[in-house]
Amino acid sequence: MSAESALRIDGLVAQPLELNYEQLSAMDAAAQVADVSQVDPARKGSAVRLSAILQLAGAKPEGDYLTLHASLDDFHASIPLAEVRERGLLIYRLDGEPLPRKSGGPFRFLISDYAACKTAEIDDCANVKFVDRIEVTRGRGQDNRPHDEQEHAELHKRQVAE
Ligand SMILES: Nc1nc2c(c(=O)[nH]1)N[C@H]1C(S)=C(S)[C@@H](COP(=O)(O)O)O[C@H]1N2
Ligand SMILES: [Mo]
Repeated sequence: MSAESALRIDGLVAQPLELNYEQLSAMDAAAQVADVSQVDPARKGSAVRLSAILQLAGAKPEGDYLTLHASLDDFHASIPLAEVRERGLLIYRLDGEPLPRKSGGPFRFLISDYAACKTAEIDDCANVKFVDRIEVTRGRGQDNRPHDEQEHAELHKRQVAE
């Protein structure tokens, strides 16, 4: 994965941004979560808080959904912003390097205390891997998470095949 990879923050924000590994690393200590395994034992790496990213971009109050885009595999999830503003993390580093693709890098979204897939809006499916764009929207945006158990099983089969 190239070191130039950048994450775009746009939509209902005062200042659309593109953040790369260096810029995320340079965000202040209050924005950083050094070890995400403290939040979720199944995940590794370091993250910045979604709230800090939204603050930097100047998310507008009328934005009420967060739409996460992964163009790599055309996966999208749109979730109510109020529920994830303080729980959302963006993992970007592992062992002092950009998060590798096999861990969902270069940027992976992670919500603390997510529900099992498809049991709620904030579910494991919304822990979007390879995120390259975070869009603040009014109302639900693009979302192609699986709708039923069969679609979900097919998605998992596809991921193993990739
Ligand atoms: N980009 C992308 N993110 C994704 C998915 C996907 O297919 N593509 N699948 C979701 C689902 S259904 C699950 S259960 C988790 C799986 O994460 P893991 O591969 O780290 O276990 O990623 C979620 N994020
Ligand atoms: Mo899943």
